[in-house]
Amino acid sequence: TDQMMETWRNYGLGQFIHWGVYALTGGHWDGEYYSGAAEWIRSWDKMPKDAYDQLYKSFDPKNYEPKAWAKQAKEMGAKYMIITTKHHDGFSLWPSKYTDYDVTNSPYGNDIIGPLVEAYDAEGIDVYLYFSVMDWSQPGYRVSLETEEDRTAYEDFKAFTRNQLIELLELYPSAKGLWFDGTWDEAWKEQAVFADELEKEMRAMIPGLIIGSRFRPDDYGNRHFDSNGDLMGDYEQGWERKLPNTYEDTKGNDWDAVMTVPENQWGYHSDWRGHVKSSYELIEMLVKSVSLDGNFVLNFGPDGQGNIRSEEAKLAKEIGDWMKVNQ
Ligand code: JFZ
Repeated sequence: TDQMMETWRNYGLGQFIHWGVYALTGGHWDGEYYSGAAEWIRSWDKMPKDAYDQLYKSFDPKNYEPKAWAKQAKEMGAKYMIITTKHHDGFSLWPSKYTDYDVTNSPYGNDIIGPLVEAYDAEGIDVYLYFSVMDWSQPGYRVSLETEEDRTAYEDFKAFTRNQLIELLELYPSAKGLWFDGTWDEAWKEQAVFADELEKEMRAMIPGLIIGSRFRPDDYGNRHFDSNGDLMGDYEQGWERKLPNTYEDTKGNDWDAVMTVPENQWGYHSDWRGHVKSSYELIEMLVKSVSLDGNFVLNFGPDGQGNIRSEEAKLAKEIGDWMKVNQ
């Protein structure tokens, strides 16, 4: 049927990249260790919010080399890549007209996303844009819409969200799809009509644009079905740090599983504790995913200077060696 979904179904292995100003903390603040996921450190009571909100003034990744990242991904055997254009903190890694909290106001000053898209395109790796609807930097962002004031503010926030999404697709028209996150709040659940219209608008800009199931305002997490029992969104985004056990578990849906190397870190954390997966375990997960008609997406969390950590580079190499013989 759909040409782009046919391509999507044949990816097998993907790469996820979580990068943002949180990488500068490495999961620590004031000498203390944060045990949560590093990209969530702003929500930690030990980290003052205003200190977090100043981090972008130090964002100047001297070692950012998108071509090297793309080459490494190619050698690993990744067929698609998902980049966090904006995580929950709201820091936009592209030059956004709609917020000052973006990369142009950091010392780095340049677009992060554009050169990355270009480098991956050049390697023949399809690019997908991760976008968090939840945005802690936006005054209009609300968890629920209890008062008139909330609802008015949230309308501004929706306009902002729409503007940013259209902007991304205008700037990076080679993007193949969107991987959505941060759509679990009550306020978003009431936005089915808005989401529907925005989805149509985005698909009109990029025909066949692939949109993950998390965009749809419904029960957050696993599967989104309409009243006919059909999956909403092009594929199921709910397999997060877990895999389906049987084909029945997948309900025959298109799906991808996203996986961290350590237990629960997406953004850069300098001190991984607990079990760290081996290439053997990751390859086993990849094989299982593919055999259950899904894709397997391995996460990388570059540090604040743009370095991919050695543990991840080693895994990429080992997976790549296996892929060269077995894919
Ligand atoms: C979300 C983010 O909060 C996290 O930082 C990371 O970006 C990850 C890929 O996505 O975390 C989630 C979202 C959904 C579930 C679990 C963690 N879920 O549905 O179980």
